[in-house]
Amino acid sequence: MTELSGIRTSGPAHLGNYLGAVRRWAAGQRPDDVFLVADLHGMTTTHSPHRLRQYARQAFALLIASGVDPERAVVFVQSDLVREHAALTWVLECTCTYGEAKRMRQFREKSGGQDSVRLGLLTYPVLQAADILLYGADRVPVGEDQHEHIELARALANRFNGTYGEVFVVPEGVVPAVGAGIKDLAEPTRTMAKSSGETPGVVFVLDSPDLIRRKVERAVIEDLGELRYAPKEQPGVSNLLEILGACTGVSPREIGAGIADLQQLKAAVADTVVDVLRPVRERMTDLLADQAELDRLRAFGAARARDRATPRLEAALKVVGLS
Ligand code: AQP
Repeated sequence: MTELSGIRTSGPAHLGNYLGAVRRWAAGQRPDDVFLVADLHGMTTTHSPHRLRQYARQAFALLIASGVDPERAVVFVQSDLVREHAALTWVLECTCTYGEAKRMRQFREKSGGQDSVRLGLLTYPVLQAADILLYGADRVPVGEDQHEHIELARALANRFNGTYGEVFVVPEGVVPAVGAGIKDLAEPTRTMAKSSGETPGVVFVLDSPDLIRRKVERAVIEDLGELRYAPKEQPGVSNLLEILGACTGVSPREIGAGIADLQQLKAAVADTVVDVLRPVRERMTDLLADQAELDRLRAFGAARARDRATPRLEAALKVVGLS
């Protein structure tokens, strides 16, 4: 069984990425699992080349600092294998129809019907299919919003295998173990997101303890006289309880019962988040300062990824009449 998970470099990684995904990836990793830093996906909209490179290094360092073991799992930066991913994407673009691509809900939402959007916004689900199919992943944990992309990857794998011969494993989307969905501290009805940028509502993994405390102190919460976990009526309070719950392993509802007032809640969240992120930030910072070690780990991960990807890519090129 091979499970594939990835983190996009659409911005610096935040508390939600860590609590909701990366921490669990590290805890559940199996020797065959694949973790990719999806930097090719970081340029479907306007991007800064300098930042794209920086976010990829940071995301790779985050995976390692969080405990993803490069000797066990395959952990790498996608652009270190840009030729492999680009080659298979082209083959799959010639397997996919325009109609299939333009029906993707995320494309319709993100493009807003504008012709001026990057073509990559239309085709990135095909790149995603290539990411999965190159490594023979049979399980891909995805949230509801990514479900149709997995369906596309399945359709392309089946079509390719049926037309040219059995090359690809047909992947299955799996619902990830229930993880915390962390909301923006300043706008607790929306998800905490990398692409929100430098706003007080997003706690980044690399934020200093002081900055984390200030952001939590400024979190928007409801003062309804009764502090309880009720995401619809008290989204701000519930988000803080969700964060505390994710950090401590206790249910948000239970934690809420033990907290006297809003001040105590904010203080507990600030202390806990600072404690949880400290070791990760410190390991990440050390790694980012050690360029040689980071490069060595990247090259090691890329070599393992290439060993995995090359036979399947060559088989695909051969059966379509290339190579
Ligand atoms: N707020 C969140 N709470 C819990 N989990 C989250 N994840 C993302 N945001 C939260 C999980 O982190 C993993 C990597 O995410 P991604 O890079 O694939 O992209 P995303 O889901 O689109 O994440 P962002 O951070 O919100 O970025 P943008 O702004 O680009 O959309 C995934 O497993 C995701 O579920």
